[in-house]
Amino acid sequence: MLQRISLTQFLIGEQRAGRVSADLRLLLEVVARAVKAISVTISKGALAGVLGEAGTENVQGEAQKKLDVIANEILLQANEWGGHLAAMASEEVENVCQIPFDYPKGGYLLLFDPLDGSSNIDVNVTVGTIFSVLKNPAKKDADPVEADFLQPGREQVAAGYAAYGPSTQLVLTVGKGTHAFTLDREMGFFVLTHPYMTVPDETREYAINASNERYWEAPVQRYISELRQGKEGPRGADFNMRWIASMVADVHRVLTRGGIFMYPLDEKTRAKGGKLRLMYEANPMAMLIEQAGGAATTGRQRILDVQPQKLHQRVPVILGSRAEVERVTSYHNV
Ligand code: P6P
Repeated sequence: MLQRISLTQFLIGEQRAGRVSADLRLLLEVVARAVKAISVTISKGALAGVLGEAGTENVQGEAQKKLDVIANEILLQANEWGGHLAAMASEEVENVCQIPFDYPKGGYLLLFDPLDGSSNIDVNVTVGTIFSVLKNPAKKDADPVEADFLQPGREQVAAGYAAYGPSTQLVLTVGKGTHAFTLDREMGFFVLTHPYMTVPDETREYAINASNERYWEAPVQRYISELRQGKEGPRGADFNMRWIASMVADVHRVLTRGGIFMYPLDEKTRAKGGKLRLMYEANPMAMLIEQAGGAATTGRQRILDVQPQKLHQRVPVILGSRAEVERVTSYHNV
């Protein structure tokens, strides 16, 4: 029987190899415990009265689901007291979330989308938590400000997501490969089940919200048209389409069996810079995909090289199988 290791054993190994500090290991263990609590809450669904609207809006002006608020509270409360963080940032909170004054501060910044794809909650479709870890550039005991978070994605020291699906999986990189851990609910901990995930260079599967076609820029319209023409078209092959409308679920499929995931710039989202958020959606996903051998661009530049201007800024996202991402990116440069 394959001797599987726990997340804790994996992180201790990464610490011994000098890839993570004791504080970063603690941080990731605390995040793992928080996503376990979120998983338990989600799995109760209607039985726990956690479905439906919260009756509030988030900083994005989007109606919050009850579980958006619950997941956000779980992550904030789990991480604020441990002494490993200097501050946090959440999709659900406009400003920087400071560590309460009676708790010690540490050297890391944690950013997260506590429950991505929450519009799928009420129809029982996979949703997830996405997180990103940066080093705190500010002086140790000073309260970090928004500018301290505005680091390019290549500065991330860790990134990951939890996918709350048929099983709950935690997908993580600390800079040496992308690895998936499956929650063993009976034992109560995550087990390494998919070490060194790799995204195949080639794919025959694409993910995009095709209802936006008339709003896309010409390079994307060209690229998708070629895929749709199949064997008779310039690609000489048939392609399949998937769109779950839950980034974690769509990206997890790409990580697991290849594909290209696209939320490109379109006329509907141009004024806002795109649909998906850079700091706690695009950047962590881009790091995970690149660590698995894939590529991630805005269509015009590598996502991990984007210099953030605002905490909640949005970017176009094209990520997955390298050959396809490079092709559609090249169409933007003709
Ligand atoms: P659309 C979910 O709201 C989300 O932020 C991502 O998880 C997902 O990929 C995208 O929006 C879906 O957007 O326009 O298809 O509803």
